[in-house]
Amino acid sequence: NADSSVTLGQKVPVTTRLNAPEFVTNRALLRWISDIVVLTKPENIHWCDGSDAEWTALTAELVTGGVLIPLNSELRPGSFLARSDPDDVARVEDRTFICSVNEADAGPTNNWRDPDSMNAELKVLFDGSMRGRTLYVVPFSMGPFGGPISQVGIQITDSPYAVLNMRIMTRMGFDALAQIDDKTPWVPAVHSVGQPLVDESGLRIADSAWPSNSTKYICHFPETREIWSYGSGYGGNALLSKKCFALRIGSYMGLQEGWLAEHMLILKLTSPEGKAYHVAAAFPSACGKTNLAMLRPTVPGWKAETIGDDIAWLRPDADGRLRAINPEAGFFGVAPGTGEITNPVAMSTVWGNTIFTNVALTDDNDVWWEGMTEKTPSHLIDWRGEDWTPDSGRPAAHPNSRFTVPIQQCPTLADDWFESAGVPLDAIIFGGRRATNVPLVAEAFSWQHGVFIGATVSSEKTAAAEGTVGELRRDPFAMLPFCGYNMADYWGHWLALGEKMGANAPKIFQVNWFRKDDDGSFMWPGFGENSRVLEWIARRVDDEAHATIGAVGLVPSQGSLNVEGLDLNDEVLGKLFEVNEKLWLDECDLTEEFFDQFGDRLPSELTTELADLRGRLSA
Ligand code: SAT
Ligand code: MN
Repeated sequence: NADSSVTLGQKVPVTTRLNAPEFVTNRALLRWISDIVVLTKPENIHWCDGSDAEWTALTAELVTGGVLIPLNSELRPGSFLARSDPDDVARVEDRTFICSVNEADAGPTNNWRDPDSMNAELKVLFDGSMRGRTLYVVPFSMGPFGGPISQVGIQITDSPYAVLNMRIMTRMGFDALAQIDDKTPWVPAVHSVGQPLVDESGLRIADSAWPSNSTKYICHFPETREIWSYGSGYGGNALLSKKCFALRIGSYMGLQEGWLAEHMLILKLTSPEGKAYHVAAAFPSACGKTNLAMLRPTVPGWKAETIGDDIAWLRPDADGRLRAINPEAGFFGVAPGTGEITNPVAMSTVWGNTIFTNVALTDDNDVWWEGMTEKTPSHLIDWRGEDWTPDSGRPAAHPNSRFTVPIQQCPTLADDWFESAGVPLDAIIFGGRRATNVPLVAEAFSWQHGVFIGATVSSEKTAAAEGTVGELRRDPFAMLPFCGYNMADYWGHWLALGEKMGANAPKIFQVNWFRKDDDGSFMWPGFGENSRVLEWIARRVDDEAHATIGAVGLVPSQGSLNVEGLDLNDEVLGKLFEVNEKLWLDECDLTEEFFDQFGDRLPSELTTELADLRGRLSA
């Protein structure tokens, strides 16, 4: 019974109702929190209201405790630096599990564990894991409150660092909590860093600035929509709204309910004539997704505005158009490589109110990372807290160091971000980092062909030698680590939604900014010049730009891609679109091997598309 009193930890008697705010009456919610309290045995409970006062108090507490370093308030107001444990710096894919009832439902690309046995294991780990700590109840909304595509969740965590990041990354607090009534489904997510402050006999254990545990588990139970995360304080492992909910659990919810949870940025383009286009784009990591989301077009008259940089939830509306929201409220971006030249918009976004994790500290208490400025400072404190000079022979910032910043500080934020119905998508783009084969841009012949393109997204692991395809890291739909169920069923779901939308479905395109010439240099300038490709895509949406049928898709006809003013001769332009039949047929063999692992779950449409591609290449 949720209203009966429970005992917190070993000593603190707790009032009934677990310190819950008055307006919380949902018994299932109170029961769940009571169960977690009994299991994890925290010393206090704090319900996060999401207020400025709460932010101020919590950051002050963490500064006192040495968890956060306040940055120079003139250079970087309201901002802090956190340094993680050196062993807790990234997502842990080998410790990430999909615990579906049937192993086949997790599919060959996920780590699977039986839900009962995983539950039993987790109960042991979480037993007393919050002793001596505060348990935070973090209610959050993914997307605008009450929107038709939005969802709510509650994260329980013993990490105040996670609380602060959740407040930036989501719409967090009592307004989100108030969304939950007896009829509203919500996703329960439990997180513990796995480092109690008091042992079983009540003795205090020394704390650390970045508590964590060498044992880590990131577990998803798609059928019950639960998330359990243990042992890590790092972003993707600890901010459970993000990859765990918005992608892994979300993708499975989408399968059940007829929508899509995707690893995509959302961009609004406005033509010189004032017409708006909305595009969503999926790229594997390290392909410049955040840069594209904050693109500054070089094509005269075109405007680009940001709606999201990482996650998109897509749902057909009553008119059959695919609508998209960014369910997040902040950016959790990679710092290194972000600078005035590569991404000036991101640089102005992080002017203040930002939590930096694992970047370097300058002598005047500001942040620095590789690629931020042309000139490297002569002295820094590196991400581990050690003195650093340019000849230290190691990076000053961790390569996966991050900034967490409210999206509303982004100078190119589109008003549409606030739109609870989402934006109607005109185009979906898939991209990878390919030195060979994949043309600068190609339009899919059909939705089904587009799904095939998405399913075959890959990046080259090794620089391809001339005349070979480099070793491919497959990352279908950029969702390989994030799809909460069998990837073949996921492709089937995409196919079914396309069928349902028919002529209303957005057009699908493939892009590749990374093609190299024989000397190994990039042939396409990239960055702001990518707006030329986006312009062509927008013109294709309106059936204005001319396209030519190629073996791998519809490519720009002579003169239809705007390359005016670019230092790009016809030979290079030709090479950007070159399709070498032999190399492509080799790649088809690799695709067949890749598809084979899905056995008879593979939709037959993809087999058909592969056969058609081989046919076009051999013609
Ligand atoms: O997974 S995180 O959200 O921590 C960052 C990423 O890998 O995209
Ligand atoms: Mn991502």
